[in-house]
Amino acid sequence: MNTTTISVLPAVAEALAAGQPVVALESTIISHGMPYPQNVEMATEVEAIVRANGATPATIAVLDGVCCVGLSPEQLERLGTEQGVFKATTRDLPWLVATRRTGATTVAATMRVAALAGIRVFATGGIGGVHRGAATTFDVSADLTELAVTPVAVVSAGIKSILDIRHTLERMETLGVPVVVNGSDDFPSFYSRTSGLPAPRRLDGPAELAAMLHATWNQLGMATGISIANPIPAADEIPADEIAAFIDEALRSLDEQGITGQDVTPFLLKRVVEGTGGRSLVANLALVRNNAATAAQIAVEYAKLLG
Ligand code: PSU
Ligand code: MN
Repeated sequence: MNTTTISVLPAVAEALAAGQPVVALESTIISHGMPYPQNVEMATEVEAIVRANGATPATIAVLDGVCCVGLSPEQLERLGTEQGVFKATTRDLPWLVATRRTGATTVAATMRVAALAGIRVFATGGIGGVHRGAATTFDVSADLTELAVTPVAVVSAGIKSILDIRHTLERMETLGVPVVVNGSDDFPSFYSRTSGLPAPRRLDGPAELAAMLHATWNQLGMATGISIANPIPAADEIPADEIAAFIDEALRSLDEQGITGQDVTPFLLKRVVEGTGGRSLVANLALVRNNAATAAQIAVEYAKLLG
C-alpha cells in the first residue's frame, strides 16, 4: 500500500502490530450527522471511552486524498467545522483519493478503510438501510452491500425509523450478513429499544459477541461484515411512539423540498434534531457512547481469542 494513500496514526499502527484491540469510528456522523460543537465533543469523548474500555480508537476520514486511520484533535476539529467536506461512501473513495479531496466516511466507506488497515471492530450510532419508498426510489444505503463483502463488525443502535426497518433486515438476510442484537429479543430502532420486530439472533455481552466474530471469520472463513445492534440504554431512550411524529414530519419536508440521493440521511437527521428541540441529539449522544464502550469490550475479547 502506497503510504500517500493510507496513513495510520502511530498509536493505531503500534496496537495493530502488537495484536491489541482497536476500534474504528466513522466521520460522516461528525461532518453530516450532528451539529457543531456537539459533533466534535462527541468524537473526542467517544475516543476516550474506547480507551477507557481497553482499546485504541481509530477515527477514519479522507483528508486531502489520504485515507487517515486515526485522527489528531486538530483533524477532528477540521471535520466538525469545515464547509464542503464531502459525504463519502465506498464509491466516492477513488474520486477523493485521485483528486486529493476531503471526505467524511459513512459506515460503508469506514468499513472499507478499516479493513484495509486490519481493523475488525467499528462503533457508530446508526447504520444506513432501505429507505421508506425504496420500491420506487431504489434508495438503499451502500452500508448494506458493504456489510456483505467487508469483514468488519459494526456496533450500532440499530436502524432509525426514518428507514424501512423490516425491509432492511430482509436485505441483510439476502446478503448473508449476520445480524445479532446484544442483550435483547427485540431489534432496536436507534432512539428506542424496540422496533416492533424481533431480533434475528440474540447474544449477551462482549464475550459471546466476540465468539461470533471468531466463528464468522476464523472458524467458518466467511468474509462478510457483522451487524451488531446494541439497544440504547433504557434511561436514555425516546419511546418509538414519541419520536414517530417528528420522523413523519421530517419525511414530509423531505418530499416537499424534493431532497434525494446522498443528502437524504443528513437532511432527515437534522430535521429530527430540530423537531425534538434537541432531545433526539441527547439520545443520539448517549447511544454512541454506549456503542463505543461495547465495541471496545468486544475488541478486547476478540483479541484474546486470537492471542
Ligand atoms: N444513521 C444515523 N446517523 C448517521 C448516519 C446514519 O442515525 O450519522 C450516517 C452514517 O454515516 C451512515 C450514513 O453510514 O449516514 C448512511 O447514509 P446513506 O443513507 O446516504 O447511505
Ligand atoms: Mn441513499
